[in-house]
Amino acid sequence: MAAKVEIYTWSTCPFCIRAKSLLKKKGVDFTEYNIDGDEAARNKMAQRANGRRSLPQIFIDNVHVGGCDDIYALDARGQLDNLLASGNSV
Ligand SMILES: N[C@@H](CCC(=O)N[C@@H](CS)C(=O)NCC(=O)O)C(=O)O
Repeated sequence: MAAKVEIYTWSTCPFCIRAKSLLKKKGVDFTEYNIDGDEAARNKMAQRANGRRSLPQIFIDNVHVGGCDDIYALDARGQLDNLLASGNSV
């Protein structure tokens, strides 16, 4: 079963565009929360993301996996495909 993938973004954020490009390349469905200018939503995101406030923040099966650099690092270590396929924890 495919994992549930969620990503918080700003429209013009290059890290967000880069992170989404990797998810698209992997062919996974993801839910995008575009939170341009919405500080309340950003606060909620930070609560889920262990206090991290930079964009993007990415969750796989409700587990925080980090930002753009983090998912590229997971991919480089060969761990991202498995996470996206099954939602196993990191
Ligand atoms: N290393 C982070 C960098 C993310 C980042 O710097 N995002 C910018 C927007 S493109 C940001 O959130 N800036 C505002 C802030 O850091 O509070 C990642 O890979 O996700």
